[in-house]
Amino acid sequence: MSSVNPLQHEAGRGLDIQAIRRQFPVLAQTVNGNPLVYLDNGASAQKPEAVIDAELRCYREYYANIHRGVHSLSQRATTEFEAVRGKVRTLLNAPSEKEIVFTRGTTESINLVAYSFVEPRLQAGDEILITAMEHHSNIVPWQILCERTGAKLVVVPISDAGEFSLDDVESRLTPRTRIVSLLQVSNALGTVNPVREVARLAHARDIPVLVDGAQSAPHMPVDVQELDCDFFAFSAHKLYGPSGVGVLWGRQELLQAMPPWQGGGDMIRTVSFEKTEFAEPPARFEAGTPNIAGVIGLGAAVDWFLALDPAAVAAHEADLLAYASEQVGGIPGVQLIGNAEKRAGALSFIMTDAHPHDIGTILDGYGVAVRAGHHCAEPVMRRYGIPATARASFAVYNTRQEVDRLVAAIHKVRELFGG
Ligand code: 7TS
Repeated sequence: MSSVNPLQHEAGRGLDIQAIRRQFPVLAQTVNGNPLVYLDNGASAQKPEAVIDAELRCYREYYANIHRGVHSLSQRATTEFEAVRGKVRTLLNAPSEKEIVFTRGTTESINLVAYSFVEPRLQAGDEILITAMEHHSNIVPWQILCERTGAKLVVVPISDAGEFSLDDVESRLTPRTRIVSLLQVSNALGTVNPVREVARLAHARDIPVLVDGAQSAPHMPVDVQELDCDFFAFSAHKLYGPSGVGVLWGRQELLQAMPPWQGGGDMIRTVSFEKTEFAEPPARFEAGTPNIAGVIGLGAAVDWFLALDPAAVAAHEADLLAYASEQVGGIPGVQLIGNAEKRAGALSFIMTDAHPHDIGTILDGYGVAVRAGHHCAEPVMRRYGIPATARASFAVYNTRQEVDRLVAAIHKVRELFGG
């Protein structure tokens, strides 16, 4: 982290949000005649110049395939690509960069753990523990495994506020539990979960823990050693980086004991028709040519994010979320969904007379981009007996003025629907 950062005001005065905004070309546009208010960051965040430039530079100056060329371009591309592991190691405070596996995103990272770590250990009657607020990517891979092996998916329930209790976790940990897999921050409710405490309960029974960090890594400092989890997954595109790239961090001794899950080039030591020897992690899990420029873009995103200071980002977004909860929650006919004591990132709401899709469409008419739907968390919607919500989700470049624009646009929805 640089000690002098032009994007930060004097120490203690927070971030210079206007300076940050100027780094995002996409934000400086009008949508339907209004300045864009981008509040769909939970789905994907916009990209700063630093990330766009890093990808462009790769293609313009030194692009080549990695790990296999003796020529200079390939060596440069390999060096730049491999340097990203160190940056991600710093982001997560992981013990070693050998524990950083590049994937296509959170979804692929979870599938990798499911097929390479859990499935070989899974027998009929074994259990996989998740929570009732998971994204589909932390439900469906486990269901497929259960279908194949006769194992059982066990779900920790959530309260009306959108929280689970540690007692409910503990009472569902059994001698048959093979993994606990949970998100750190809910994309649908914004709930911040006590993953460290869950890990403590699980580890007391020698049960490994996977943390879905898709919505935590972009919004708060993450320290996998402090969380004491065994695997941590996140996506670059939600952290101001490119889409199609993500990370699985895993404890070295676990990765080392895991078989490959895909075979191909780059993940082997030697190949003959009689026998193939696999490479050590992380290469063992990175078969084929990866998204080279994308990983390099992730590296630029991590550098950019760390230079802001994740704690400062968290503080700014906490202010926005508190302000938005108060302002949006105060509009007659609006009901907030999810009221956990600790929340980050997202504000879900419904309105008495307007369907979330209508809300989303009308807000777009005023240049305000929110997500409407089940947010790939259908069981969460079912828990509240609703088909969908409208969701405003925040990034470091959002402002209170943009929240005011959101609120004004919601009032227009009320007028139209006679609320
Ligand atoms: N886990 C959580 C908690 C998420 O929010 C998402 C994406 C994923 C996993 C999957 O990430 P991917 O990069 O592999 O697709 N969430 C959302 C969302 O809330 N709206 O669009 C995507």
